Amino acid sequence: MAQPTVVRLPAGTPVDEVLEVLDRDGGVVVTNLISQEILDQVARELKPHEQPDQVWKGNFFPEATKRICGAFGKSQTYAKEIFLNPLYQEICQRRLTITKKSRYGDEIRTFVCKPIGNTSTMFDIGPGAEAQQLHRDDGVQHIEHPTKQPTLMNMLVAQTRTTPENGATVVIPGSHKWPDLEDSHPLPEQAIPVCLEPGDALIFDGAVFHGGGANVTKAERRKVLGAFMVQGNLRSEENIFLHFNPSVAKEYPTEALEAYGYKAASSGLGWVDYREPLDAVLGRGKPAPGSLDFGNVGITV
Ligand SMILES: O=C(O)CCC(=O)C(=O)O
Ligand SMILES: [Fe+2]
Repeated sequence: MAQPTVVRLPAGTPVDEVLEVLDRDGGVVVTNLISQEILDQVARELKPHEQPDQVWKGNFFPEATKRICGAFGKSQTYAKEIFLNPLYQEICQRRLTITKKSRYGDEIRTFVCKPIGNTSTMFDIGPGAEAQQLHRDDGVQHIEHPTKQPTLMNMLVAQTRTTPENGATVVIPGSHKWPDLEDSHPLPEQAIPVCLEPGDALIFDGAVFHGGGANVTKAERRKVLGAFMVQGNLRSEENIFLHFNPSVAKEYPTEALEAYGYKAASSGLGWVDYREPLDAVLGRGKPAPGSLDFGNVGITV
């Protein structure tokens, strides 16, 4: 049987063709999606936010890896040209939008819910980093598998070349259709490194098993720009963090903040800068410099 691969399609391929591959395999590469000029501009805008080299203390990211979280708010070029890339947004609108009929007295109304941003992170894998554990990003949202439609849609745009040696993202094609837990144990030998040239994009369903690869080079850093969207119903009804922002919240007791949403779930859901929000924005709890003490995340049961 032919070795599974991640299909590569050139930018400009009709969206229906891209979706056909994405639905079937759970992931697809679109080559030459973003120009070098845009990559350079994003790099300039993100540069002031680079983390110093440090030892990562949590258990989700291997040591020698670094990130810039909240790239959407740190680089307007990233927001406009990467996150809002027309092909990526069209895919998200078509696969993540929820249309649902709902009884409203005598009427039946049709409600339409568009996807929203999930995260925006630049992932930097340095020399000596081990491979990340294979995982499903939608595990953070406690999604059951197989799903009827994707819950998350992810895009990783190569800022540098990505190779099997420098930590190219690995994916298991078809694994978005696997059921949960014991029937779907992802094995490293099933995972395929996705080699990208700068500006190429890997677009994948958040149910696909994947992970950052190991970087066995001496001096190459591997950087990808992540744009992630989620079904729009996965949020509170009231936009609580706008009316109850950190400047107001700091006057409240910790228990009230935890109950209202200022605490991440053990899966990590609700983090800010990969940190517990109470630590990151209010300076409460134990300090975890530069990173979330994701010690709780993905507790093994
Ligand atoms: O760095 C990568 O290639 C992937 C990172 C990733 O999958 C994650 O952090 O969820
Ligand atoms: Fe991931």
